[in-house]
Amino acid sequence: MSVHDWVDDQARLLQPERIYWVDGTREEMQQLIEIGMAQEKINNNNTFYKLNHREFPGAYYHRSHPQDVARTEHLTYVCLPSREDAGPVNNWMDPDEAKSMMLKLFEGSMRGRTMYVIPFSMGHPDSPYAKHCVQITDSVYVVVNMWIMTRVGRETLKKIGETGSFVKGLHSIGDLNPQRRYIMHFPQDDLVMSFGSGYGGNALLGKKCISLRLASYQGYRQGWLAEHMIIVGVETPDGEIYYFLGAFPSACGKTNLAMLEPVLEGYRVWTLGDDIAWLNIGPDGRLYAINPETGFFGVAPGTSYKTNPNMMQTLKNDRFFPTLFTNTAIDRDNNTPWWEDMTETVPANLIDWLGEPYDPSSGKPAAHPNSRFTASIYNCPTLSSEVDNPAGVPISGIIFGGRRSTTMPLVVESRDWAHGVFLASTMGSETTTAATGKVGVVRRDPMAMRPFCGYHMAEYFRHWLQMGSRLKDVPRIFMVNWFRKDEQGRFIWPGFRENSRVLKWMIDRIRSSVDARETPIGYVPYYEDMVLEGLNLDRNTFEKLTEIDRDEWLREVEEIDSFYGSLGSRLPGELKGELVRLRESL
Ligand code: GTP
Ligand code: SPV
Ligand code: MN
Repeated sequence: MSVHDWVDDQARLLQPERIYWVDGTREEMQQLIEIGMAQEKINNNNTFYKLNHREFPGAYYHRSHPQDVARTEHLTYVCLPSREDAGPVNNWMDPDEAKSMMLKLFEGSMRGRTMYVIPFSMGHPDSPYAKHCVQITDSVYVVVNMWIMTRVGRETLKKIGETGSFVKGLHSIGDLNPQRRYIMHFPQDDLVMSFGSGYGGNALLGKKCISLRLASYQGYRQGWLAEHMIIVGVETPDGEIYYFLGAFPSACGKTNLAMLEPVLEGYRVWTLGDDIAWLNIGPDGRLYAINPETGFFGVAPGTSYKTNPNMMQTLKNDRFFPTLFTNTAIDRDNNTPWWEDMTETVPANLIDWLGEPYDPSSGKPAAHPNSRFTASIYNCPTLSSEVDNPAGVPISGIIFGGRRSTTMPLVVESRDWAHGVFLASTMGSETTTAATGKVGVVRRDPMAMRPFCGYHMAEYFRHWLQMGSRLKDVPRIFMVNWFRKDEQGRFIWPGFRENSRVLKWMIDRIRSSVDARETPIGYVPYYEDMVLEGLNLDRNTFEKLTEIDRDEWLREVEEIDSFYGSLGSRLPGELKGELVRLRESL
C-alpha cells in the first residue's frame, strides 16, 4: 500500500479538520512551535511556552496532563496471533480484537483537529539497517519532538517509494483519559496504534514502540538485535577508540554514561546514542551498532554542570534544533527551567510542574521526577564523528547495569558470551518513575528490555545466544552497578564522571593488560588495577564494592530460579545450566 493510500484510509477513520504533511524544514518547525504557543490545551496550558532565550537559546517548555507523565506499561500490549508468542512478560491481546477495539477509539478522534503526517527514518537514510516510517498524530508537541528525535522529511517518502514498504504509527491523544489509553503493537503488520497519551514512549512512536518492540521482533526473524542501549566510543590516551554498548533500565544512568566527561587524564568519551541501538553482524563477523535516533529524551532531575556538563551544554545549544523541556519546574525570576539537583540552592520563586507556586516545605519535588528534556544529538559537544556512519561502529564491549542497593558488585566481567547472556538475562533493577507504578522494588529486567521486547522473553534469550555463535569477534560482556548503598543508605560509589575509572579497567581487560579475580559470578577487578587516585575510597570500601556476598547471592539465585520458572519451557537449556553452575559454585 502506498503512503498516500494509507493516509487517506486513516483520514476517513479519524475525520480531522485538515491534514498537514510535515516537511522537515527548520522554518516549518518554528511555525509549528508558534501554533503550539497559541493553542489552548486541556489543563489551561498552551502546548508550548517560550523560555528565556538568552539563558537557553531556542528553548520551549511543555506541561503534560498531570495523569500523563510516564510510560504506562500495564496499558501496553504486544498483539501477536498467540498469547504464547508474546510470552509471559508482555500484555497480550488477539490482533483482530485489539484492532477493532482501537478502531472504535480512533473513530472521529481528530474531529476539529489537524492530522499531522510525519514521514521519518530510524537510522541514517543511507544505512542498510534504517527503517522508513510514517507516524500520524494530532499533537503538535509530538511532531516537534519527533523532529528532534528522528530524521523527519521528504527523503523518507522517496525511500518508501523505492522499497514499497514502511512502518506505520497511528497516534491520537484522544481526551488523554487514562481509562481510554492503549499502546498496541502489531509486530506482524509493522504497525503501532497508540491512543490517549501524549507523553514520551507512549506517543513518540519512533522510540520504544517502533525502534524496540517492533524492531526487536523483526531482528528476531531476520538475525539482528534491537536494544535499549547507549553507544559510546571511549578514547584512550594513546588515541585508540573502543566502542561500547551500555544497557541500563529506564532512569538508571544511560544518558549520563553516554556523554561522560572522564576524570582520568587522556581519556575521552564520544557519544553516538543514549537510549537505543540496533546491532547487526558486519561482513567481517564483528558486531556493529547504529543509533536509530537523533536526539535525547532525557531525565532532567539530577542533570547538572557537576554530574553531566556535556548535557548542560547540549541543552543550551540550538545550533541544529531547539531544546524542549517537559514537566520541569520554572524559575519565575529568570524564566528558565529548573529541576531537583540542577543547582545547589533552590531558586526562591519556582512554579512547580503542575503550574502552581512551589512551596519547598511541601516535601514534594518542584519538577516531576520523570520530567525530561528533548535535545538534538547534533548539539552535543562530545558527538562522535561516526554518528552518521551508515555501517555503524564495531563493538568491543557490552555493559549491562541495574540499580541495586545490595548484592551486585561495582563491576564484573563474564567468563564468555553465553555466561554474559546469562548474567544479563538475570539482571534485576529497582523500579523508577520512568513508568507508572511502584518505585524502588527489585524486578527482573533482562538486558533492560523487560518493557520493550516485542516477543517471548525466552526466545529473546535464545536469539542472543545464537547471535554470539555467529560472531567471529565476540565483544566482552560486563555487568556494573553504580547504585550500591551503605548501611546509612548512601551511594558507596561516587558514580557519574568517576565511572570512567571502570571504563578504563574494561579497556585494560580487553587489551589483556590486567588480570582479574575469579568469583562465582565472573571476574572482578583487583584493587591494584583500579585507578582510584583522587577518590576518598579506601581498600576496605573497594572490597565492599566488589564483594560477592554468599547469602545475598543464594537469595538472588532463588529469585532468578523463580523468574526463569515463570518463562516456561522455552527457556534455553544453556541458561538453566549456567544457573546450576552458579548455585554450585556459591
Ligand atoms: P531513560 O531515558 O529513562 O532510558 O534513562 P537513562 O538510563 O538514560 O537514565 P539517566 O542517565 O538519565 O539517569 C537517570 C537518573 O540516574 C538520574 O537521576 C541520574 O542523576 C542518576 N544517575 C546516573 N548516573 C548515575 C551514577 O553513576 N550514580 C548515581 N548515584 N546516580 C546516577
Ligand atoms: C524510558 O523510559 O526508557 C525512556 C523514556 O527512555 S520514554 O521515551 O518515555 O520511554
Ligand atoms: Mn529509555
